Amino acid sequence: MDMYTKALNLDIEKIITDSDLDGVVTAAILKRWWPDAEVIFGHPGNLRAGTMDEIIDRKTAICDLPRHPNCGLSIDHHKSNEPHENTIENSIILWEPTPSAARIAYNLLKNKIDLSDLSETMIWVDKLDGGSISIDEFKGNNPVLWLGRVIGESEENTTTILENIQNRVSIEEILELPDIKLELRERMAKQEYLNRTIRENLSIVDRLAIVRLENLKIRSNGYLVTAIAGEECDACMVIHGDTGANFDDDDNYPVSASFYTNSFIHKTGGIFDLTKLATNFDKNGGGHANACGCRIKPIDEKIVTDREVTNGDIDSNINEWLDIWSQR
Ligand SMILES: [Mn+2]
Repeated sequence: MDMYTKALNLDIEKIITDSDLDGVVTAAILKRWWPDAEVIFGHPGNLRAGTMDEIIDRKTAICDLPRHPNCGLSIDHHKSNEPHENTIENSIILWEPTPSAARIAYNLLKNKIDLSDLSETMIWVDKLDGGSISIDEFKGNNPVLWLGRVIGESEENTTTILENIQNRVSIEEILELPDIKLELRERMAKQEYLNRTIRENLSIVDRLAIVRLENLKIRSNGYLVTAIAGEECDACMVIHGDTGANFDDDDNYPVSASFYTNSFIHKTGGIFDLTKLATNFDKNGGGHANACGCRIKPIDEKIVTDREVTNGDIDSNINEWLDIWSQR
């Protein structure tokens, strides 16, 4: 039996997925095959930290997130998650270097069920998750782009979006649903505030754009930062989260760093493997060479230590990362 057939024969009861556009579309596709599966949103950090261990078993699919040894099915495309073998003790691993994890789910099911309504959406999910979107497309108003911005704002709306994609409702129609439309209006209004806040907290050092958003209750992906920083940077580093927070906090999360290549100028990949930064202090850091992240670790004398993270640690981490970056 090939890997796809084995995967399709699984009895999946739970789908743990990332709460971004890619994770949501992946889970929506899987729900067309396993309609009774419960969807739970996870974060790479809390999976790696073990906070979801209790709920993961062989009837659990984990999508667009780090693989767990106890899951039944892992669907992912992150470089740091590339397996050395594709079956580990009754666990099926569908890992492919596709632009999105949704593309793997799409390929798994396209000959089994009708996914034709998603072909245009898939192109945009690939563009956005894989970094091949152009600056003009990013500044434009494609509905999938805006859906991606609305996703993750609230868990309730994210669930509504997922269920509607599962039920073959078009992206344009989803954006017209009353709750989603309201959220979209707010998100559109917030875009200007995000632009301004990024501009105010941005510095460029040695062609690396650094944005300090810690304790500001906002986060940004790399596209917005590199669209603002322009051709002055080859990559960006975004600091976000709250100093003093843990993953079990509902409203806060630990202070973290995300790294992205400026894909608007480096269209086929960046000039530096950014996971070197994301894994330098945090052994649980990772992702793609052109998009990855980690937690800020407490460091003394360049060595990770065991104490609360302070604001000073953010500066020390950044300085060390700049040093590594300078050796490119
Ligand atoms: Mn992804």
